[in-house]
Amino acid sequence: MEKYYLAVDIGASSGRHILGTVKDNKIILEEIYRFDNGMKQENGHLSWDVESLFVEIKEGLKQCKKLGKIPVSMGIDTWAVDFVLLDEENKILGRAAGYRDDRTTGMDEKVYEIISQNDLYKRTGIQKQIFNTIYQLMAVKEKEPDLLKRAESLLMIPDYFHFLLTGEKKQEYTNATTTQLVSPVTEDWDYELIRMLSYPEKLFRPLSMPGTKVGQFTEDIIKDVGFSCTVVLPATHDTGSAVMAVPKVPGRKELQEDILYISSGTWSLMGTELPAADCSIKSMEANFTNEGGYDFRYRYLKNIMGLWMIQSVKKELAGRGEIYSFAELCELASKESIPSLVDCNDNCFLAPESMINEVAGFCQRNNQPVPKSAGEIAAVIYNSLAVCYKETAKELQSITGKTYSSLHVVGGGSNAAYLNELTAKQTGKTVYAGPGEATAIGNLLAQMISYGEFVDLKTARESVYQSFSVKEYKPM
Ligand code: LFR
Repeated sequence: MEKYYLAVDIGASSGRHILGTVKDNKIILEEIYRFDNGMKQENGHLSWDVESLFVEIKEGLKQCKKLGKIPVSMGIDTWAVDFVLLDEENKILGRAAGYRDDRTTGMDEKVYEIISQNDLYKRTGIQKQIFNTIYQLMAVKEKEPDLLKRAESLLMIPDYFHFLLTGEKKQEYTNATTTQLVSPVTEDWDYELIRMLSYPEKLFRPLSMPGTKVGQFTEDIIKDVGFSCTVVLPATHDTGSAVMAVPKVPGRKELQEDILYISSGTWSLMGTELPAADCSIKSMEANFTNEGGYDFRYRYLKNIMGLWMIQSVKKELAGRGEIYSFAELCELASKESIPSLVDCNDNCFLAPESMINEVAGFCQRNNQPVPKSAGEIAAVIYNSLAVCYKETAKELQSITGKTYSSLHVVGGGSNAAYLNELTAKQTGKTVYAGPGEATAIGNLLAQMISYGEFVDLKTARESVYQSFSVKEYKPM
């Protein structure tokens, strides 16, 4: 009898249910359900439609039943930093705000009135992103204080879905670190910091590690989806899951700590793994983060605007009746020779009304040729990303004192062949591209290790290499 595990992986633009099994030490995946996602404008604010997302989660579960493939366990991962506040009846207070919403404008200053930016970094090791939970909570405290007063619990988005499935409230560690309220020293909530900020302490309960059993489906869910299942925590932060699935290439001498990765999706998360957080000022100035990972390994990385830029352009073009696939945009871009570059980390690309105009405007402001056609716009974006990867690799080498010879690109963006070629060329490193479904695979690995399918993460990563196609791009 096959033993199935189910990963529900929800990204900013789509979600999927993926069943995984292990056979002869190899992981076999089956995608059984897929749905769209995106932040929606709600009364002038960007929010997530968590109700619809939960309907989709249950639809995918029903699909397991239909196929007769009932998982022994399941777990959900999503993007980070966003949360819901629940009242005493477990109803959402306000809305599930999306991290691209501008409610956090100026909230950094409010936080720094209480704790300086340097001290905050020293305590948490988390890079400044204006959308971090710490700033979002400040926005609630400043603008909707009543909500914070009435809040009985705070659950990050995946924790909330796990609660809806089981009735159990767990706060998962890897995603909790993205709040910028967790200490990399105690690996627990930084209660002193929380008190300084006057955030209600009761919202921050004991943290749970990936692999922890959350509970069984509630009676209502069983009735609805037709079976029961144990919910097991993956690294609920999607990047945490994706980096778990960075394959271990057999025979390669380096330790996993000696390799670079890019988790490539809506964001490009580029970095390495560290056994302990680097909370130095040098690291802060380079804007690197220390996100908590599986087994308390640290993802030392930088957020780069990533394929969000291409996703936005693709959507905008489609709105004008110009329909292209990502592969087509890559292909068109590869034929262009426009030399213009933009700074992918400029905040103007975070939530622009028109990404096309924003890219063009950046080029114009910087006296560079302005891209006009779809191919030119895509070329500027892909080339700029590759240059940004080169610079980030250099910064990392200077901070860690290591020289990295290879670079793993995992996640959906690893399918962008043209970008992989540019990345190999710019960084001068061998690029190993794949697996594309790294996030779902990492989610499954946490469950599989918990059920004894693999003894540890290293063995699981070796199996990832054996199980999925990894394409090599040599620098030219
Ligand atoms: C990627 C990701 C990043 C996080 C950003 C916002 O999907 O989770 O790691 O910085 O989304 O949550």
